[in-house]
Amino acid sequence: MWPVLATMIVTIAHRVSAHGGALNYTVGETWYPGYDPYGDETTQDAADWMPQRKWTSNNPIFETTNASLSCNTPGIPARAYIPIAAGQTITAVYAYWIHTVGPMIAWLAYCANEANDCHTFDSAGASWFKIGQRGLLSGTIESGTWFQKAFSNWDGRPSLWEERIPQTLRPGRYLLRHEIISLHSAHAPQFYPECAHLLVSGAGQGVPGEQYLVRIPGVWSMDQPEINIDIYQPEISSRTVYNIPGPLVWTGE
Ligand SMILES: *[C@@H]1O[C@H](CO)[C@@H](O)[C@H](O)[C@H]1NC(C)=O
Ligand SMILES: *[C@@H]1O[C@H](CO)[C@@H](O)[C@H](O)[C@H]1NC(C)=O
Ligand SMILES: [Cu+2]
Repeated sequence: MWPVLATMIVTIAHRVSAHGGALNYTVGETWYPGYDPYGDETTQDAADWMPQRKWTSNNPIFETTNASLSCNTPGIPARAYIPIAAGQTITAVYAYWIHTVGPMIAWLAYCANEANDCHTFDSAGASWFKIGQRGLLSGTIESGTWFQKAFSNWDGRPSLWEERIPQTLRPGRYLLRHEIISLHSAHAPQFYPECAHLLVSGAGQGVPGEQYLVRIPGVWSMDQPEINIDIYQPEISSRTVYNIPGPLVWTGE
């Protein structure tokens, strides 16, 4: 009894102290469970219903050049897809989120192999574009309200992050990447990415132009003052504007 209880307490403490990630998704009323990084790997790896790429720890990635920055570690492709129509909203569901400072960005990448098959697509070759981003909503960089703080309920209820698939997007299979960047440690940004597979339907023909497309890793670097930042430095902490780096969001227009 005691060893079991002790193990449970350690597990819970580990989960709470060890950050987080996108655990599930919803589209309309439909619920799509993602990969539980602390769940049974054998079952989840073989699961036909799994739409999220495998991740095995909710710890952050610290290096802007880390290959895991695209779809976390190990980022092994999932077997299933979340069906969604262009113009619909997808919600990423997090367990309550404990960090408060830094931007959040939702990205898409077309699974650009011959079969347009995300299951055999290497995210290292992906051309990512932003479909939505959330930053500082009010107040100052150090103590203002970021979406990262506002979307968390702080009472154990899951935190919800909604983004819309651009209405004009060309249909097909895409990677969807949710990224939280936490900036509470000076000059030590933390990246929390998770990827899911999407099957987008619709009649659109929209494709983002080259100026919207980036590689991941590649888009972030320690040469960017918004990434390599000390939010406690007086001249920075009091600023009321934070420009989210990277390309512009592709709205499909
Ligand atoms: C990339 O990040 C993962 C997860 O944090 C870590 O385990 C791994 O050592 C990192 N790789 C490199 C090359 O830094
Ligand atoms: C995610 O889905 C799993 C499986 O349905 C569930 O056990 C878990 O509570 C969900 N987590 C969140 C944060 O919604
Ligand atoms: Cu954390």
